[in-house]
Amino acid sequence: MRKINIILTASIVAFALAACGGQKGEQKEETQAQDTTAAVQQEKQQPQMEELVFEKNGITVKDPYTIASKAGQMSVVYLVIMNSNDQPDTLLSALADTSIVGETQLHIYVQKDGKTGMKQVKNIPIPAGETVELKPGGYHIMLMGLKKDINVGDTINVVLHFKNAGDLEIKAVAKEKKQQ
Ligand SMILES: [Cu+2]
Repeated sequence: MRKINIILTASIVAFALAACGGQKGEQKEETQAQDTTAAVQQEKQQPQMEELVFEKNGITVKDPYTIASKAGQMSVVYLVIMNSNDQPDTLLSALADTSIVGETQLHIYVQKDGKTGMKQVKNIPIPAGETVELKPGGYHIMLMGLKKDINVGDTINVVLHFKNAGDLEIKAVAKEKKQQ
């Protein structure tokens, strides 16, 4: 009996598909309309993406981002720093918008007894002509004691204080926290 049921169901589906055939043209038009909307949205987002490069005195900061978090918790800023000078530089400190962040610290992730922890560092060296990536598992900017929620898409101003290049203000865009 089961087999017959399956065959019957299959032919009903086939019939239904055939019946829908006449509407295919309409569906195609709808899809195209959606594609156009997506393209327009992408164009609108494009300038925003280009703004995520910050430069001062031979120091370039690219793609800064933070992670959406709740008030009272911590978050982090990751970014890429390029030093095109023939002299080494040093990131001495960072200061995130104090209306959102309680304290901003420079940190590094460390492995201890098989566990990942982190500790504060005094500074982050940026060797001459080299790129230093602040990323998960490495150096990062720690945002302690959030005063407000950071939601996906929010931007946080952070001033990076370099020994030679001086102060460089960047904007970090909040991304969604990855599911663990
Ligand atoms: Cu940290």
